[in-house]
Amino acid sequence: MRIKQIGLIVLMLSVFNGTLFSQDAQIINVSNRSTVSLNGYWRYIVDPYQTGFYDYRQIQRDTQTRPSTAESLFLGYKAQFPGDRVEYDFDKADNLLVPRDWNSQKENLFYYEGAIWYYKAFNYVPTSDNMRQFLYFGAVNYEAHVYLNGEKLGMHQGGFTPFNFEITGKLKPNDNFVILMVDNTRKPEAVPTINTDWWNYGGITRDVKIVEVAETFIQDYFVQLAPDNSELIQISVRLNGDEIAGQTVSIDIPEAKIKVNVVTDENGLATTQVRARKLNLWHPENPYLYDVNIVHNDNVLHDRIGFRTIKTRGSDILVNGKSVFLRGICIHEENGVRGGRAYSEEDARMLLGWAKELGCNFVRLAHYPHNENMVRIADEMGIMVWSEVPVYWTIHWENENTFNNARNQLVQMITRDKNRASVIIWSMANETPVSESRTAFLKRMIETTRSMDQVRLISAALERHTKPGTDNIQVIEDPLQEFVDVISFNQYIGWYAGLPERCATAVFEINYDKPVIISEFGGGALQGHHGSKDQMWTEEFQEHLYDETLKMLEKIPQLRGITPWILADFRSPRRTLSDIQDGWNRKGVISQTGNRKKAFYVLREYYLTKKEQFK
Ligand code: GCB
Repeated sequence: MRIKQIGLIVLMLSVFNGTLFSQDAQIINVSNRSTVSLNGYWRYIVDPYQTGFYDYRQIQRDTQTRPSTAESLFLGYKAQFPGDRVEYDFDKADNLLVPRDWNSQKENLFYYEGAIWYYKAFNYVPTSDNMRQFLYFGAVNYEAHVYLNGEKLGMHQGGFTPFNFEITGKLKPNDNFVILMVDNTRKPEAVPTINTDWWNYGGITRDVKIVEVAETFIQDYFVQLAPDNSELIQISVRLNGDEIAGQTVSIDIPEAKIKVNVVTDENGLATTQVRARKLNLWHPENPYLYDVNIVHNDNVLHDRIGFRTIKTRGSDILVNGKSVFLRGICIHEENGVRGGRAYSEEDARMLLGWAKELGCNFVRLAHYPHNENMVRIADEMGIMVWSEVPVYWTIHWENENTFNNARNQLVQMITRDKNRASVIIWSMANETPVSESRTAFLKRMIETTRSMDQVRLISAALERHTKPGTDNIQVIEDPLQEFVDVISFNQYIGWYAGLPERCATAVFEINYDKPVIISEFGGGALQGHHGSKDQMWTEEFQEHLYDETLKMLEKIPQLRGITPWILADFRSPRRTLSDIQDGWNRKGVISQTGNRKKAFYVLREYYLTKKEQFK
């Protein structure tokens, strides 16, 4: 039965991708494939009125049979004769670096929200004959229309997940060009919607690559321990190509002395499970990764995979059968020291290194899927991960397009990261307002998640309220609690609700025998600003708030983890207080320049104690 369900995993992916959006079925583990990087300088043209995309009657130019060469920027057209009017020229345009957001690269794009055209010319020599090529983007925020040599490949919505298009047969040895219109305009029906508490960094923010694969290739696979059995590895593999049926694929884990052959069905899918004895299990204290080779014909796709089980029992979270306390911190994908979206391996190592220094074994990657390098490095460093989609605050619960968009982002996140030992929780949403349509929406998201991944836990950051008629009894009035594995909620008693003293009298009433994670708490402090513990925005106030909050939370019997808000100060246009915020959310325990605040040390102490308690 279980094996059949695993089989469904990969099958569903291609259905979602194929029907809802125009990109091709997602290819995983791109970093271990043969690729040609298209990173580096790209020419760009700012187009706030989208003149290159719509004509003066607002007709989308790329749907016209003869789009104007003078204005259709996606054609990358060059004047052919003196009287040939062309109102743009990429060769004369300025450059932006890819991957990176545009806001932190050019002063005049700092606040820009709108369309920018990207252009990159390149030559291409295939590594060998009979290869297929895909154009892959790690992420583009928010909407991307992609063209190769003047021809539209497709479009993608959602700023934090990968997508790819097949371009086999479309490349020439010389003078290829890729053009993108990237539009980061906030829209009410989008995911996220118009209102967030983070910077809407625009641009091609992650890697761009040409992925080279064999005519029939391993598109996707799942190699993970069964949730209940640390001696059973579940495997599924999906081939893509003309000859996908009856193919032998072998899965080789040399160090574990495992080598199995599977044969694909007519859909190119193969599933099996293998006994594995005495595996060196992945754990934050022992982040052991096995070399795994998946082989089809002569093509070897390599990965490094950790094996661990994750499940709940009552209010316990069990990793490899042992109860853990999640010593966490929330992280935004931003490098404040340099400025802008985090994108590089160094960025990931800096952020996760800070978390390690704090004593963390867990991070909440807020509020959207972070770069793949984050979860891969978390695998290596032994940090468990909560990964989330940007279903944030009040999105359009009744709009089916909004749902499809959210689900598409969820599917792309799970598809990309389902082989990472570090990832233990998929989060469906953050602080969403309870209503029938909201709950129906999130239940469908949960169903999708369970159909794709039966080995991880599901949660969502909910809200707490003071129980009506009481002074300080705190309750979670949310029917979603029934459907998640872990009850998580954000709470700001002492910051948005009263002063830190209020923590002393708070009592949490949680009526489920499930683990509880406090997915956010905190308060703002400007690093270097000192005063009494009663003075807002000082490090002492924040330190005091942390002291009081931790004492309060310790009284929750089901408490199995916390992820305070937040590791480092981050940019937010909502934060306008001069001389204190200046456009930064100051709830970091580290400043954007990398300096630790007093609260950092309070948390570190607490984590030392928790580590001892849960030895
Ligand atoms: C929250 C949100 C988070 C905000 C934070 C704050 O509850 O989930 O995105 O940044 O509060 O600082 O207000």
